[in-house]
Amino acid sequence: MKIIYFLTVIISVVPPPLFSSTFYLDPEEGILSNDGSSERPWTTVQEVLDSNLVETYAPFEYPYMEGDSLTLINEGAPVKAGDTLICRTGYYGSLHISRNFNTDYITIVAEEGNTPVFKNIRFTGTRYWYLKGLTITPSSAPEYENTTLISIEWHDWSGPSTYITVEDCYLHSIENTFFWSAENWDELSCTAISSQGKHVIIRNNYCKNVNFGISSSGDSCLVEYNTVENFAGDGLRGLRDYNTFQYNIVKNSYDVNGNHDDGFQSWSVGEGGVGTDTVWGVILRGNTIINYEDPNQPHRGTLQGIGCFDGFYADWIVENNVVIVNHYHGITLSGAVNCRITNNTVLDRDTTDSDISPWIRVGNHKDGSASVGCIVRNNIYYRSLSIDSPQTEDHNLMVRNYDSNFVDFGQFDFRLKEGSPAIDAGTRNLAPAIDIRGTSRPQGSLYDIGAYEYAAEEESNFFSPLIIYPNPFNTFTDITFTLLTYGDVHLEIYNSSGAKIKEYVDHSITPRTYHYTFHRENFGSGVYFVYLKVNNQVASKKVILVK
Ligand SMILES: [Ca+2]
Ligand SMILES: [Ca+2]
Ligand SMILES: [Ca+2]
Ligand SMILES: [Ca+2]
Repeated sequence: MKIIYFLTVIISVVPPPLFSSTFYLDPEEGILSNDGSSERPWTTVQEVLDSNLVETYAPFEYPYMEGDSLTLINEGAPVKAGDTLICRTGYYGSLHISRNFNTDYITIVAEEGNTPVFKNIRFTGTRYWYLKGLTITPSSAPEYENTTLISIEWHDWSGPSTYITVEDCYLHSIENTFFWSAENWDELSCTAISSQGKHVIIRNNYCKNVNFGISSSGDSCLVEYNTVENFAGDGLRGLRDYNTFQYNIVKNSYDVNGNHDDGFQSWSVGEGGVGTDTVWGVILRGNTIINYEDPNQPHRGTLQGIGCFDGFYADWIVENNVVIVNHYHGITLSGAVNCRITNNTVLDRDTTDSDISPWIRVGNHKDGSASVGCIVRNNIYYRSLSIDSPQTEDHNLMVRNYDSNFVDFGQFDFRLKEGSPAIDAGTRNLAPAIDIRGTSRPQGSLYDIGAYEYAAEEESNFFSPLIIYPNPFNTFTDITFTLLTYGDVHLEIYNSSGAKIKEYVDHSITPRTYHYTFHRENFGSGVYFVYLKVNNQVASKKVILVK
């Protein structure tokens, strides 16, 4: 199936400087001695870098440490800070960006409708690079290799990597693992994104059939709106301070080796080893973690939800997450100080073995020190609240009957159903201002318990009405809707003779507001029809292009 990542997330990118330039790359038709124009494109990103076509800064001496002085290299080269390299369809091989410190982002982006494929991308000693819309997989390489698909390194010789953004990329080991044995999975699955960088943004990427999903072991990073689907290791890892993981989907764990799989995992590392320091200020917000979608999934694993066993963890916020696992650890913090666990929904994936079911737990540190000052509030939980030492704990609700509480548990629609005792039973005190799908709290007069705030007028629609603005339009128009639950989105545009001219497909994305942009391209003036299908609900709307 053709998957087009064309999603413009609500948080838009800072516009490039006024005089920025655009260059084109085409590994099949390009020539390095060209000028990089649309008509005369260059070859691959690596060859452009290696041919000194990028003006940038490099370390003056090595090893390069953060803050050491830099020197301008390739002065007068055509590509400068703020510029964009547009990549056309083709195979780009491995890309290693090293010792390139820009003063503003240089963007490497897929041309619309094109699929540039990289084997892997590695950053060592870099600043201000932006990857957008790329496909990263070794499955197109002449020889398959298990590799980290994107590696952002804090390198002890070339220097640190900071201000790297990876957005709208498609990362996978292979497209289809149907024929993979457990041994194949163990040997061949690639880790998707491993980052040691600071100020790294990892947004709206689709990581499929991977070993570990997305790991951040640098400070002050943002990991949001990503999907990690089918993974052998841990879905997400956050090992350093002030990282935010929000609105990600992690689903389908594979049991193919000795790893204990976690939807999200963290631990501290101090001078005495694991568990002897503190991880500060992590935010886990609005993530959906699902042990497995298909009960017949091959190599089905047992997933721990949010598993944090080696604190301390201080000043964490864990809110609006949905955790559906068949394990004891739904949300567990062992060694927590001033952490807040509010408005999460934690449920047992398989209630036929109800003895194996998830709790919310704030436990002592493994060294026996007590957790202090934590708040556990407004949560739905299946098994128990398990608190080792006195913490603040109120307005939580045990839920065992899914049919009477959720719209459709079987379809992963965890919205509250009319009549659920969770509705209006929470407290406003520290409740998040919005729920997992962006609906403001409270709906009705009172706050609900769990990740979803019940909205009576929604009934069981999967999405809100389509808004197309402007309409009529001349250059482009914005198609907006709010996905009200977890779902597969198909957006199609037809011309007046019924031919499909555009298709956007996003699988199993998280509830929130989405914007798609319809550009006029070479289409003629006239009437077009926009169809939106989510799960089995369809809506359509007319849009007029006037040239
Ligand atoms: Ca596993
Ligand atoms: Ca783990
Ligand atoms: Ca169970
Ligand atoms: Ca309410």
